[in-house]
Amino acid sequence: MDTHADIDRRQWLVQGGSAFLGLALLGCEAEDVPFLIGDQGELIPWTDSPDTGAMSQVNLLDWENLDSWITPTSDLFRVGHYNRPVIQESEWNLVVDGLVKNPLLLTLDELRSRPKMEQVFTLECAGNRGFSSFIGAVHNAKWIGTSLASVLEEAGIMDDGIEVVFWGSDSGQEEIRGNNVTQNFARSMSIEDAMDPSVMLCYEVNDQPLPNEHGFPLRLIAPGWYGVANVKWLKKIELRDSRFMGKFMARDYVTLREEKVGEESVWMESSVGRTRINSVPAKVTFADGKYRVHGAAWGSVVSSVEVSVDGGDWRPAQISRPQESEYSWAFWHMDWDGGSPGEHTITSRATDVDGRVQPAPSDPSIALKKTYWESNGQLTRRIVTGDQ
Ligand SMILES: Nc1nc2c(c(=O)[nH]1)N[C@H]1C(S)=C(S)[C@@H](COP(=O)(O)O)O[C@H]1N2
Ligand SMILES: [Mo]
Repeated sequence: MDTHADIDRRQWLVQGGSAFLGLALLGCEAEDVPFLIGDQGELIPWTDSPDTGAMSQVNLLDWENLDSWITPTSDLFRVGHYNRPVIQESEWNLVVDGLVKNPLLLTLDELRSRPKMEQVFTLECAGNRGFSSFIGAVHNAKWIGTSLASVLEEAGIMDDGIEVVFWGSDSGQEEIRGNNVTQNFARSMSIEDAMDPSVMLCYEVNDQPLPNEHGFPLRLIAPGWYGVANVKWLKKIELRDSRFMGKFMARDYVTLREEKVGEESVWMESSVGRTRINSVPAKVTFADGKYRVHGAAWGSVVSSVEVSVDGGDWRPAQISRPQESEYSWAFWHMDWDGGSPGEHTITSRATDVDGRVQPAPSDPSIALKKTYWESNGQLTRRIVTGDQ
């Protein structure tokens, strides 16, 4: 059965986004409100900014300096769990094998000559927002490549294939029940998920070849999935007849959550997968005697965003830049008089078209979660007003 989101997605893919944009624009101002700090006045810094010094390698997004809906390539955060392979295009092929009728060996030129597709996708590390110094592991970039489904169709999946494994070229030492092995980064998907028309084999980001740290020459882009599913430095796609239980499916990036069933506690372990509705207040600016809270929302089809100041009533924010599809982020803003001079808290929450509300930190889905993955709870930031 088609879900609401499936239908939106297909319409969007067929109509190049116009149907979606129409939907997302309902309830928004017709005028695009500029999101540039120069036009918005003075930046009022957060007073709770975490020390991200130890994270400099990751190049986290700096919310207070957010001024572009598309994240420039040099500002993309980067996460790599193993080494960062440097691959020469001339020495590289994509292998498609395992339970397929026609194993493939594709060069980058062959992939580039296939029908091109592009999508703007907000890619967020599943660990983002899991601890206080890690709130900028998210970017919104334009990804360019070709359809995974058409490559899989050409390879011809055999009847006993159930799992598509995506192997990266990077590897590291893993200890598994006393065995020390060298293992490549890998993630997998069911055939149904892998055949989704949005999933792509990507060779460009923001109209330039993939930088090495983002997966040159080829990466998987799985819109709607957390970052870990978007395998970089892709070297092989393998069809298998059993579920894949590699580290990044089944040992790491596993959410442990307590679920109460009557009197009993059930400890649920699940593999990090699709994204959830999310939003953050990005920055506050001051101009013409008023404060403006700016933010972003993503992870699902955003239908509204609200802001609470000092834990008070939720007030609607306006969408300044709608989503281009369910996979990109939206920008929003809310004007505010600054309240009484002094410190204030600012919290945002987004709601998606299916009525899912971004949970409060006290919601059982967040509060009973023991691991830090998939932390889409409402974010509260602090600010001091009255000094302007
Ligand atoms: N081959 C490979 N792909 C990978 C990873 C990795 O360690 N190796 N890390 C994943 C994780 S956890 C994230 S959050 C994203 C980050 O993508 P980026 O570095 O392009 O921002 O890449 C994913 N793809
Ligand atoms: Mo990640």
